[in-house]
Amino acid sequence: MTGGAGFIGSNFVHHLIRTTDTEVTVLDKLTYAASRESLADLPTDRVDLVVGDIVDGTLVDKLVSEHDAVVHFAAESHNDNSLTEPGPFIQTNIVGTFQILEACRRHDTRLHHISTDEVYGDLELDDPQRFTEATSYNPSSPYSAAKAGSDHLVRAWVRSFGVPATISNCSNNYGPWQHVEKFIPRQITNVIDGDRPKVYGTGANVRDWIHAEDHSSAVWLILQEGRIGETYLIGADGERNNLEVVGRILEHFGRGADDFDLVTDRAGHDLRYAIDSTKLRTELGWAPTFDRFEEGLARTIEWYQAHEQWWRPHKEATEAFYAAKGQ
Ligand code: NAD
Ligand code: TDX
Repeated sequence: MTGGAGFIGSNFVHHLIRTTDTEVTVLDKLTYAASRESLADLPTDRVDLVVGDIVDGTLVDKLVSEHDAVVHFAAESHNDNSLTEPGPFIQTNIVGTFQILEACRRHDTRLHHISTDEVYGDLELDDPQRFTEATSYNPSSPYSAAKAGSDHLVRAWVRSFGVPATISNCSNNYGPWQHVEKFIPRQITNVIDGDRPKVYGTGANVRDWIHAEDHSSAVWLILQEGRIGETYLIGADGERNNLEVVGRILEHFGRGADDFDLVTDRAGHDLRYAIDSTKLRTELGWAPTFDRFEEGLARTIEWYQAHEQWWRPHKEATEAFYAAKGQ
């Protein structure tokens, strides 16, 4: 797999080790977003970390030739970074995916490509429709456009070259090992530090939250039982606006409901994402275990309280990045 030292990838490795007897090789460049510690304490006879770049076609070819299947998580993942420096998003998300596809083509290797609901653009707050596998692509940011490009490459390699691939597009993940640049960990750690949460714009933007553990179980199921060439949307009916999420975090810590700041909005900020995961649920029988977002959020807050040594080294630089943009 690629990107296994990042947030969702490391949750997936833990899920595999706990629930299967699979052996896994993680190919990861160990960018600022990665953490070796997220993979610590796992059995070394089952988890192997190779530090390298998915853009390196020679390395990718060698590793793919030695494995039964590839699950491709590696990406530049943060929208705010893509608005200040889009170049790495093109390289990793598009060129890197191209290298993975070429290697899978040469070795006829099963591939599962991890993508996002952001490829569909955004919805109005009162739109009764949610995203489905049939929704047209309409990405807004350099990040989501690069992910959309990677999805298109995968479909082309399936159709033109017969690469045995599936795709999943998942909604916003939360849970342990998420970098403090992202919304939920940033606000939890701000409150732990006695600072105020920072909400972009009016806070009315809606995200459809799913626990990373539930994303992992869906990916493993699709890898085992998904139909080649198909796309599956993954979501847990977790729509909340950003004010609701910050309100829950403040409440958990006994802080006042108004104890947050509204700050400069994100350029091109998507208003609402919402996933209809009927296909995954009916065709493959998947269901989330964290079916109440507030319960999963409480467990996540407790994880950040207990793992300050994991996130503390990244907090100061992350806040300096935001402060320079008035966020
Ligand atoms: P992350 O930023 O936490 O982790 C990304 C990992 O990829 C890091 O370990 C990083 O070192 C690695 N990586 C980056 N560039 C690389 C390269 N060129 N070669 C090798 N490794 C490289 O990201 P995440 O939030 O865990 O997201 C993982 C995947 O899930 C991405 O494909 C993302 O688009 C997708 N996704 C994320 C979410 C979400 O809410 N975070 C939702 C849906 C889909
Ligand atoms: O400090 C903040 N304040 C704030 O209001 C931050 C960091 C974010 N926000 C808002 C922006 C979004 O409306 O919170 C919402 C969530 O923001 P992010 O955590 O940056 O996630 P988002 O941009 O929605 O993208 C995430 O979900 C889809 C992941 O980062 C992507 O990788 C994934 O594809």
